[in-house]
Order: sequence, then structure tokens, then C-alpha cells
Amino acid sequence: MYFAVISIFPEMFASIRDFGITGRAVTQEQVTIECINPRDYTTDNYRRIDERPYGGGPGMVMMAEPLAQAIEDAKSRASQRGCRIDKAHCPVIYMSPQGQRLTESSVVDMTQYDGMILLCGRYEGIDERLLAEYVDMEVSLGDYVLTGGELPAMVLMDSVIRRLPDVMGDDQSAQQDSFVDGLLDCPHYTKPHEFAGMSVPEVLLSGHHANIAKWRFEQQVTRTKERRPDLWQAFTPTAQQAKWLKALAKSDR
Ligand code: 4GO
Repeated sequence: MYFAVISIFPEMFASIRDFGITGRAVTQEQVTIECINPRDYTTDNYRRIDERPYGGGPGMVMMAEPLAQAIEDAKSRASQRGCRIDKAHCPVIYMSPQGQRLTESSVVDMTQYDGMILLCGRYEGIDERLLAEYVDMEVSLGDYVLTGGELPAMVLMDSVIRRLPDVMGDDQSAQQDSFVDGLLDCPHYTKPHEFAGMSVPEVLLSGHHANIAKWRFEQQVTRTKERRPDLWQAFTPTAQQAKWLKALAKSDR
């Protein structure tokens, strides 16, 4: 998958490109991340990308023209990398609190793209006409404001990259399905056997895989009911999970 990031702080993206599972996905060429600095598309001596807002008020607004040039360049680079350039295959995405919320299910949908062009704003945001002309989709991480779109863009990339086929080990892909199937994750334990007076739940040491799977599911259910009743409301069990839930209801009586 191809990612073009448009940002005045391209150095920030070293953290996703150079480390961990996302770094390995880049090295193994499952993913390409290219940064494009809109300052390189300015025409004035000061390389200005921001200006004061029409109508007055505090802060600065990113100007449309350098960003338009940067997006055009991103599209031509994406095309060179084999991306089909339309919103169904390589959308231009603007990270902003006004966007659609990112969820594990929207993340999984995004793994189908050839690539994405991620637009990162700064200051008070971007001239609305640039957004109207170029942006296919606006995405938000949640109801809070940040100083730039760079961290949200990296969160989006990380969440999509980890769902690409062959980026993570098989054991992991089974695990992460917990959120997609709508429940919170179960607790995890490792060595030592005892810590702070607490020992590892006995069932996990039993080697009985069916019991372990059942126990983990029960833990997921308990946690989800307690911490996220909204998720529990919306949950639909698989056939196996329905059996476990029946057994659980019986033992509760
Ligand atoms: C995205 C961008 C928050 C989010 C942002 C979010 N803040 N909740 N700030 O995903 C325009 C200038 C938006 C700074 C940017």
C-alpha cells in the first residue's frame, strides 16, 4: 500500500517509518510512505504556507495553492507506484475533528485501497476551497483538538498497516479480531508466575486449549459489559460464542 503524506513537518513520520511493525512493513516493501512538504511548492521568497484569515480573528490559515500543488504531485507519485488515481482507490483524506470517526471497521475497509494521500493541517486549519476541490474524505480520531494532523495521520496509517495481510504474525491477527467482532480484549499474562502477590489464572497453565478459549471469551464479555455497555448492546455472537454464553448464563443461575 502507498501512503503520501502532505505535511510541513515531514521529519515527524520517522517514528512510523523507522520503528516496530510499521518500520518492518516499510523495509519489506509491503508499504511505501512518502512525505511531501507543501513549503516546497511555494513561489514567494519567504516560502509562506500560512496567511491571516479573511474576516479577522486569531491564528493563521493554510493557503490553498501550495497544498493544491502538493496534492497534484502526490497523485502523480501515487500513479507511478501503481495506484489508480480516483477516490475509490486512492482517496485524499483530511485529518480533522470535523471528520467521520475512525473505527476498526473503517480501518478494515481502508485496507482495500491502493493507497492514500493524507493531508495534515496546522494552525487554524486549511482554506475551505482547497478542501472542497481536493478532499474526498475527512477523518477524525475523536472529539478533541490537536495542534496538527500529523499524529492522527500516523494513527490512521498504523491502524491500517497492522491490518494488511502478512504484516503481522498469524497469532496476532486472531487476537485483533476481538475489536472487529465487537468485544474488548481479554487480559494477558506472562512470566513470572507470581507478581505483587498475584498469580496467573490457573486455566492458562492447564494447556487445555478449549477451556482457555472459553475463559478468554468470558473475560472479554465481563469486561465489555462493565466498561463498554454500548459495545455489549451491539454485540452479535458467533455460533461458538452463543454456546459459551448459554453455559455462562446457566452457571450464573
Ligand atoms: C485532527 C486534526 C484533531 C484531529 C486536528 C482529530 N485535531 N481529532 N488538528 O482527529 C487542522 C489544524 C486540524 C490542526 C488539526
